[in-house]
Amino acid sequence: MADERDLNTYKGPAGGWGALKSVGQSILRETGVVSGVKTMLKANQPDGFDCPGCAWGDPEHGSSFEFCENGVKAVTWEATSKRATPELFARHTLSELLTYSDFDLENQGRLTTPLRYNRDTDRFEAVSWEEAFADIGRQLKALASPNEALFYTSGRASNEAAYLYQLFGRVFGTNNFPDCSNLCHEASGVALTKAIGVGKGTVKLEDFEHAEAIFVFGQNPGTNHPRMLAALKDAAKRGAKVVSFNPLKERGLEKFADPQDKAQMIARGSTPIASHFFAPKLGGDMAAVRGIAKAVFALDYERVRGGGALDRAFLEAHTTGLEDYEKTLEETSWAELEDQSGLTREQMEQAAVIYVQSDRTIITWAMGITQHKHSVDTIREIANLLLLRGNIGKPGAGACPVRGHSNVQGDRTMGITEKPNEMFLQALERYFGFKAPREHGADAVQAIKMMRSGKAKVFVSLGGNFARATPDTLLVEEALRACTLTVNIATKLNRSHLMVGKKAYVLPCLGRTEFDEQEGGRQIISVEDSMSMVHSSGGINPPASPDLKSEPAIVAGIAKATLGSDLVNWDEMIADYDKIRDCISATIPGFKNYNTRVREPRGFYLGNTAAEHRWLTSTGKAEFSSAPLPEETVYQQTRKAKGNAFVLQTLRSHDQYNTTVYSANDRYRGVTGERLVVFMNPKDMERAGLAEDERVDMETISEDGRKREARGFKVVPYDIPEGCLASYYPETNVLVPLYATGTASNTPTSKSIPVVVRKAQGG
Ligand SMILES: Nc1nc2c(c(=O)[nH]1)N[C@H]1C(S)=C(S)[C@@H](COP(=O)(O)OP(=O)(O)OC[C@H]3O[C@@H](n4cnc5c(=O)[nH]c(N)nc54)[C@H](O)[C@@H]3O)O[C@H]1N2
Ligand SMILES: Nc1nc2c(c(=O)[nH]1)N[C@H]1C(S)=C(S)[C@@H](COP(=O)(O)OP(=O)(O)OC[C@H]3O[C@@H](n4cnc5c(=O)[nH]c(N)nc54)[C@H](O)[C@@H]3O)O[C@H]1N2
Ligand SMILES: [Mo]
Repeated sequence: MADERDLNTYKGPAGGWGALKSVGQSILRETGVVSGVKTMLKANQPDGFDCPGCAWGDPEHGSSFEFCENGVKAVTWEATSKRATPELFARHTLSELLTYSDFDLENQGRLTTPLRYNRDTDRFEAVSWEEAFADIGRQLKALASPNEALFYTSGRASNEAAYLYQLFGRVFGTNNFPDCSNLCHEASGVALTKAIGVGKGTVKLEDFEHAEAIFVFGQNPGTNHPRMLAALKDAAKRGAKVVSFNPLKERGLEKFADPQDKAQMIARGSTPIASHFFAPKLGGDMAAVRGIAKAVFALDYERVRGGGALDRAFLEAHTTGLEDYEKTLEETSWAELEDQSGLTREQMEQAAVIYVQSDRTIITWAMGITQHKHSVDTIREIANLLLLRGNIGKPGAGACPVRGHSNVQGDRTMGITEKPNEMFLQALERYFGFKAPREHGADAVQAIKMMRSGKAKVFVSLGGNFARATPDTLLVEEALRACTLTVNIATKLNRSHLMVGKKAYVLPCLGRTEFDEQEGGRQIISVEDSMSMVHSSGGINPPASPDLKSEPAIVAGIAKATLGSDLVNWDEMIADYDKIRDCISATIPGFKNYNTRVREPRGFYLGNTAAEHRWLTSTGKAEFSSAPLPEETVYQQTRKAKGNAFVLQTLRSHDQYNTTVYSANDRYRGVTGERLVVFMNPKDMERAGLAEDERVDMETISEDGRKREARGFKVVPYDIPEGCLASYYPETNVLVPLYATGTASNTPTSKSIPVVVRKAQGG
């Protein structure tokens, strides 16, 4: 049996020459050198476009060429020279297109013209914008209730598009705004709002320059937020401790060669990033953090007078619930914490010492924390730990949920939520003069249930790939097909577009990299990053086709056809997006003088009340949570189950952007040319009698009697805790049950699926 440390065959650092080689390949494959390089030079520049990759912040100072390997993939994927023209759809029926892989669908290139599905010919056919808008408007108006329509948003939509979209939906009469955030960081918003009164991260990018310790929970920044590695590298170089909590030892947290550091690149050097790697079992983080907190108290008791481990002044002035929390910690045994977290007491104590020795600590997290049943409680536990040492609202410290899509945070700020707050609705009502609906709408999982039961009949999607991003793929496909109307606003063809309702439209839109010419001249849009910085974005390439419309223009077109222009002058807003921003200024706090401030080179900071020690909670203080640990995590359940039962997490490879697959490689994990793989501990393989590269089938241990199966996955021996598996999303979404969602977040538990593994049938 190989030494577990040597299991990963990729030995290079994250970034480095491997990244540059991959960048060259993406540019060549999609765009050609000249236009590709020209496009990349404008990414994340004050006069360019916001990278459509991740939501990591841009540095405020310096004008460094801020892009990364995976940003290049996202940009060239959009700026591709390939086109999916009406001829493609004339040549191929929908039934034929359904046999294409996800990669092949998107690889047809950019959509060029509005399309309508013709059931008689089983083909998508070109249709005029006027006809499409008129028909969609007619069908929306014909619904028995506005709540029969669902308006999904993926987090790439700009603030301007998102604002118009929610305004349209609310004037129409519904709060049915499911969005990708429901599948992503929902738990972060819910937990932080309860704990500190604001559902967003409290740090700015500069804070990373002052932190003495950075704890990274359940996140793979080398792949998903590569620009974050620059901040981590600088911190590690300064001597700050970077500590990873992750069942996998992700390469980006081990060592990083910054492609923008010439000396390092020439010397083929790299910077070690994390000083410590702790590998909890899947879903074990709440116990791990509770264990660290318990150890922090112990350290405090040891040094009773002065310089204790707790920030007593902060706790006294700003928090409530500390006593209960302390009692909960006392009552929780180390045995329980060890069993559930998968870490030893010594490891939790070691992390506590690092935490106590640091006067300024940032905790970051992503999907490894948010996609479990008890994610909200886990994030509250993270907030507890931060509060113990006053690590919120001081420079170099704070909570940092690292968001996914480049504008997912901005979309929420603009009102894309199924649970709008009263103040916001009143502001809309005052400004536009209508009665906004109060009844909460459907989130992503509820939307699926509504389509299945016939309660929802129209599905409109502003970007994204709903059919592949959501759980229980087969059920969702059925649900979409049961609609009377499906409308997808998109840049490229994907599987969701093929799940047609009785009537179906695919409406092609401009991407971030393209300029947007309207009556009032060339327009800019704006976005908000994970650090609450709002800034402008303007494309530089000509549109992929003359027949494209911008997202705001498409939303306005549908809105006008549905509602007319009495309340809102949709045309005027599209002629000049400053008009949309004027409405935002008037109705959303923090956006005064939006049009002026958005034009400042790096935009503006929205502010964060918790970072100012203003606590908008019910008690007016930051609140500790003493929630009990989960009775059992899925890992603990599967450990007891008979047969080869495991807990499976579904994650991203290095060469994909969510449901968009760029290639079948996963460089840092040593996988080439294959996506149907399952990473497994060699001891588990031995026990299950499985050899390297052997094919297996996985079946969910379902609670509802439904069979959920994914077949033909190749076993890859990997340094992963025993009892835990990892495999790529979206192929594994067939295994995620619709009923398995997080408490109070309703996010599918994509990081803890109980499965049984067996040798593949017939091979
Ligand atoms: N290139 C690229 N960039 C992206 C994306 C992309 O697909 N490609 N997606 C964007 C989006 S929408 C998002 S939300 C982010 C996603 O960014 P990530 O959250 O980094 O994405 P995942 O690949 O899901 O990785 C989850 C990580 O959490 C770890 N993990 C899983 N379960 C647990 C657990 O129980 N405990 C702990 N401690 N760790 C665990 C996994 O091992 C893995 O390292 O990235 C964004 N940026
Ligand atoms: N099992 C499992 N499931 C998951 C996850 C997981 O970790 N495991 N992660 C979840 C997470 S974190 C998220 S955020 C969701 C993602 O869910 P979505 O946001 O719905 O999915 P994406 O794959 O990002 O959407 C890709 C599509 O968006 C369209 N698109 C790209 N750019 C643009 C644009 O500029 N405008 C418009 N209108 N369309 C555009 C293209 O047609 C492309 O095919 O998936 C979730 N699902
Ligand atoms: Mo996400």
